[in-house]
Amino acid sequence: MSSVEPNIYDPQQVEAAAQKFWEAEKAFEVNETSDKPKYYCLSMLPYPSGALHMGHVRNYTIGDVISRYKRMTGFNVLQPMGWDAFGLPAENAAIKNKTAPAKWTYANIAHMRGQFKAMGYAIDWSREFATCTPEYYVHEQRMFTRLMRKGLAYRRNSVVNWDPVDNTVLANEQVIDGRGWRSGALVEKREIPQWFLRITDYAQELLDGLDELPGWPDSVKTMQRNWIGRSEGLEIQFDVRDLDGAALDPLRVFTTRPDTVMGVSFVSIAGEHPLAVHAAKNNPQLAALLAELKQGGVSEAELETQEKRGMDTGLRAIHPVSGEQVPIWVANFVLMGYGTGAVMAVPGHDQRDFEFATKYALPKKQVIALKSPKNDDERNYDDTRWQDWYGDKSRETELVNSAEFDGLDFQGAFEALAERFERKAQGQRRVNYRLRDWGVSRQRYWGCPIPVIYCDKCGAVPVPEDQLPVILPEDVTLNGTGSPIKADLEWRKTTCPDCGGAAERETDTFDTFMESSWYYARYTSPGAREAVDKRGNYWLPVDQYIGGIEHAILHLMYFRFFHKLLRDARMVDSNEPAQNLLCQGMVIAETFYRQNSDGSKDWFNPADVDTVRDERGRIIGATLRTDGQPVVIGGTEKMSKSKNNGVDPQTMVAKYGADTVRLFSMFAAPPEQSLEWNEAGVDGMARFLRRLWAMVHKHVADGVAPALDTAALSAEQKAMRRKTHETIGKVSDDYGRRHSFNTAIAAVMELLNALAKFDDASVQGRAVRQEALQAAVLLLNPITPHACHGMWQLLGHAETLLEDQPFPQVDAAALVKDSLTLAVQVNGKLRGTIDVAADTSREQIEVLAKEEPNTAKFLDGLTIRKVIIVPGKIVNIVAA
Ligand code: ANZ
Ligand code: ZN
Repeated sequence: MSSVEPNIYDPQQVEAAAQKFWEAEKAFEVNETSDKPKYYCLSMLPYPSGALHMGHVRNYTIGDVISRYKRMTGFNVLQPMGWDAFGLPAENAAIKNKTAPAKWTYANIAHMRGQFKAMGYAIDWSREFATCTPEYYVHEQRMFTRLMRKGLAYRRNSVVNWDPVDNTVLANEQVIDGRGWRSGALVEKREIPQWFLRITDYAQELLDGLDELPGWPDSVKTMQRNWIGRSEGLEIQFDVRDLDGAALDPLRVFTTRPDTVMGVSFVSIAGEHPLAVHAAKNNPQLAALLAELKQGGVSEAELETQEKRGMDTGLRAIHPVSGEQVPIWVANFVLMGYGTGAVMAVPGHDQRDFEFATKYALPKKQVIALKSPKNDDERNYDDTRWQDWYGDKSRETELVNSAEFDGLDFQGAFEALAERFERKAQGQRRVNYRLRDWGVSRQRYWGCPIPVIYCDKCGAVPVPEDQLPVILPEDVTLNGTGSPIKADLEWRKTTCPDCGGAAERETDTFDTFMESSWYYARYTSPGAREAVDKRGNYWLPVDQYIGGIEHAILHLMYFRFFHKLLRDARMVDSNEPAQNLLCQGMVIAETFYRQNSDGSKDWFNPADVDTVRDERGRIIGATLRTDGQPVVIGGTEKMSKSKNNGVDPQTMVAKYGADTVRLFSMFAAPPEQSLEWNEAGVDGMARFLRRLWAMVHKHVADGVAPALDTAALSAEQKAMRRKTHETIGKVSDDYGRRHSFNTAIAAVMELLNALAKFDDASVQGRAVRQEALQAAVLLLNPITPHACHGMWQLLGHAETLLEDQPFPQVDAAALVKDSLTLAVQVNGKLRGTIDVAADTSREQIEVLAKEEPNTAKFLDGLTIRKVIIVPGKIVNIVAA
C-alpha cells in the first residue's frame, strides 16, 4: 500500500498516484499480439483551441468509460488520441498575437495534453499525432496524388467569397452580413479553379451502406440520406427553336414527376444555362438580369425563400408529347448545379412553378385529379389550391387532360412515359443525387499543401511520390491579407516533374475535413510507411465512435467516403469505418446577465453569481457576488463564450479532482441528452466519493475480512449479498448494452445505501461487506478509476491495474430469493403486498392474501369468485 493515505479521500494525491502507476506500467499501450478480441473505441479528435472545455470532458469521459469497461470484460482495447491541428482559428490567433500559427498550435497541444492526462483517460499516448505535421499529412498528399491519377480528384471553376479590400478569399464564417470580417468590405462572388474529390461516384454506396449500420442513431442516418438526396426521375428532351425559328441544340430537363408532363406550360432554366447565355447576346435586359443573378447567395435555403424572379428568353421549346411550342424562361430558383439546370414547369401542381406563373401571368393547367373526390371542392380543380392535388400522398390520384395517359396513377404514368420517351429516344430514366463533389481547396495558409505543380506545358501535375511531402513552412508571419505561401515566390518556384521546365506549386491548402477523414485509420498503424498497414485490418472497423451530433453530416460522410477510398486502394478490407456511433448531448449551464441602457447585455459567469433555489432546485434569485446586486436569470444555454456561461474543467479538477468531474458528467444525464452543469450536483458527487472512501476505510480498519462461506449466511446476509449481485447485473447491462451510465451510478449508490444499513460485524457479515465493497469499486472503476485504484489497495490488494481485473460476475445462486413479495389485487386493483417463503403452497398463499389487512377491508361484504395466482408476482382475487 505504497502511495495511498487511507484515512481521508484526498483526490489530488490519489489521482497523482494512479496516473504515475499507469504511466510507469504503460498500462494503456496496446498491440496486435493479444489473444483477446480487439475493441477499438474512438472519440472524435479535438481541435487544439487552447484549453479543454466541458464538451470535451463529456465526450472523452464517455469514451473512457466504455474503453475501461470493455478492457475489464476481456477485450484488447485501443483508445487513441490526436489533434486536428490545422484550421482557421490558428491563423486568427496568429494575427492577433503576432505569432506563427504553428507555434500557437503546438503550445496549445502541449497544454491540452497535460489537461487530458489530468483527467486520467486510458489513452495509448504512444500513437498520438498532430495532423499539422509532415509525418501525418505526407500520407494525405500521397493519397490525393493517387486519386488524381485515378480521376477521383479533379479541378474545375467554383465560386468563392472574395474580399476586394484585403484581396483575399474568405471562408464562409469570415463573411459577416455580407461583409469581410476584417475589412468590412462588401464581399463579391468570384469564380476560381478549385480541386474536388469525386464523392458523387460513391453516392449510391454511401446511401446503401447506411442500411448496414444498425449501431448508428437513426437521426444521423436520416440526415445522411437527406444530404445524399437520391431521386428517381426522367431526363426528358425538348427540341428548341431560336428567336428566328431555327432549330437549336435540344434542351434536357430532369423531373421526378413525368406524370405531370401534359401540364407543362413553359420551361425554366438557370441563369448560367447555355441557352440563357445565348439568348442574352442580343438582349441587354436579359444580360443585365443574368449578371444580377450571379450576385447574392447560392445556398438552397436562400433560393427557397427568395422572391421568384425571371424573364422570357424569347426561345421556344417543343413539347415532346403534344408538339406545342412553350416559352423558355430564365428563373432564379433553378440551380445550374442540379440535374440539368432546366425544369419543365408545371404551375398547376408545383409550388415554385405556381408562384412563378402567378407572378408572370403564365398559364396553369390541371393534369392530376383525386381518384374518388368526396365533394365538389375536391372534384373541381382551383389553381389556388394546387397543394390539394400535389402534397397529399395518402390519396389516390389519376391523370386528367393528358390524352392517352388519362386515368393512370403516378406509377403507371411514370412507366408509360419512361417507356415512350426511351423508345423515341426523347429521354431516359435517371437517378439524381443532391450530394455534390467535395471541394477541398482552401485559399488559407494553415492547412496541408495541395501536392500539385503547374507547368505551362504539362498543366496540373501531381507531385511525384518520392518528392512528398510538400512541406508547409512553419516560420511565417501573418498580416491578415493573404497566405504567406502565396506571397513566398521562392516557395512557389519549382520544376515540372514531367518536362523539367520551370513550374509553380499550388498554394491552396486542403479543407481541414481532409485530415479528420482518415485519422482513425492512422492510429492503427503508427510509423507505417503508407497511411495504413496490415494492422489496420486488425483494429478496423472502429467498434465504438463517439462525438458531437454537429458532425452528423459532413465529417461522418467524408469519414465513410475515405474508408471506401482506402478499401478501393486495398488498404483496408471493411466497407464502413465505424460500427457503432454515439452522439453525446450538449453541456449546458445557467446564464446570467444585466441589460445596459443601450440594450446590450453583460453576461456573468455562473461561478461569479450566488443563487437561491426553490425546493425543486430551480433558480429563483441570483446576485453578483462582487456587488451583491441582482442579475437577470437568462435560462440554461449551451456553454459558450458569447453567453459567458462556460465552466472551466481545469478549475473544477483543481477543486474536486478529476474523478468527481468524471462522475458528475456521467451521472447528471444520459449520454445523448443535454447535461446541465451545476456545482451543487458536483458537490454531491464529491460527497459520495468521500463517503465511499470512508466506508472502505472503516471496513478495513478492523483487519482483513475472512473468506465468504455462502452456505453459512443468515437471511439478512443473503439479502445483502443478493443486492450486490443484482447491482452487478444491472450495472453490466447499463454499461455494455444500454450505455446508460447515470443509472449504473445510481445502482451503485443504492448498493452503498443498503450496505450502510447493513450493520453486521460478524465474521460472515464482514465477508459479505468485503464482497459488496469490492464489487462497488470494480463497478465504478470505469468512471472513477483513480479513486477505485486507491480503494482497491485499501481493500487489501497489491497495487495493480484494475482494468486487468475481471469485471464482477453475477453469482446466479445469490439471486435466488428465499422469500418473495407478491402483489395482492382485488378485481385487478392493487390493494396490498405479502411476503411469503419461496416454497409456500398455493393454498397457503390464498389464505395469506385474503388476510392481508387492506385487502381484507376491500373484500368485506363481497363473495370471492376466483383466485388467480401468477407465481412469484401477483395474487388477483376476483370478487363481487
Ligand atoms: C416537374 C415537376 C412537377 C416537378 C411537379 C416537381 C413537381 P428532387 O426531388 O429534389 O430531385 N428541378 C429539377 N432540376 C432542378 C434544378 N436544377 N433547380 C431547381 N429545381 C429543379 O426535385 C426534382 C424536381 O425539382 C424536378 O421535378 C423539377 O421539377 C425540379 F408537380 O419537374 B419537377
Ligand atoms: Zn511540364
